[in-house]
Amino acid sequence: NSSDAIGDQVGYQIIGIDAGAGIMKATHKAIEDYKLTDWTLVEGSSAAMTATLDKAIKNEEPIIITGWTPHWMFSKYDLKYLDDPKKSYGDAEEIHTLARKGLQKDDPTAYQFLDRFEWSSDEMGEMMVAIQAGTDPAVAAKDWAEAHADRVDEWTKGLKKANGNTLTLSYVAWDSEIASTNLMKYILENKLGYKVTALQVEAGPMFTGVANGDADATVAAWLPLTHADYWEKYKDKLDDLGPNMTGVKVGLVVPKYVNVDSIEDLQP
Ligand code: PBE
Repeated sequence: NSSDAIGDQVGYQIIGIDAGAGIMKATHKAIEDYKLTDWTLVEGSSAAMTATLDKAIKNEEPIIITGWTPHWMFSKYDLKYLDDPKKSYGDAEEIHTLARKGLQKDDPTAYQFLDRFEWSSDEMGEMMVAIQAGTDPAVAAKDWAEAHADRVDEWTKGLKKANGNTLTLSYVAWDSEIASTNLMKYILENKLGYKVTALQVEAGPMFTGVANGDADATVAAWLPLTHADYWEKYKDKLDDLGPNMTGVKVGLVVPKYVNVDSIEDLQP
């Protein structure tokens, strides 16, 4: 049957990313939900996963990865999500902006700017593709802000400029979050007069940092499902500023040439 075929072809391996990512927890759940007892989820990083994907596609070999949208890989390759009838990966996901309790009072300008920030997956996609093509993330942020001055104006209009105030944003080196965090840093520094530290950490510390005040905010919280456990643990110490993007998605992804359509097809 097809699962033997695909399982044998990929060594019963799903190529994952960093252990703290929500998509890894969701994938362990999918392995249980669909009784994929023979399968292993391989830990690595966002960068290692896309390198492995690139190699497989160049060799026209089958591969199964943990994937998400927005991501440049969907522009570069012909990929498809595997159907998830048991909804192990949830449904409608959003990316939220979270601030430390107290930021609103301490720094109303930064808080309001972060609260206003909301963009589309196409807008983020433009920036991600540029970074993937080799543009430094800080330069990609500047280019994006200049090409979309109207959007930047909407987010910054009427805000009182800071005078070199410092602000720390925590994030994880996921391609989507590298884009959003660099854009926030660029606008805060160049339009609003801040000095911003983009603090790259693992997923757990991204949340604990904001909860304990080591960071002021993050624009990288995927809710309601992907980061549900972190949110539950720290929600009393966090201020949810709502979504900065809606209609995002996580799941298992394969090149279109792989002859599997549903996670159910991986069952023994
Ligand atoms: N991601 C990208 C993250 C959130 C952003 C889907 C890889 C995760 O799984 O935690």
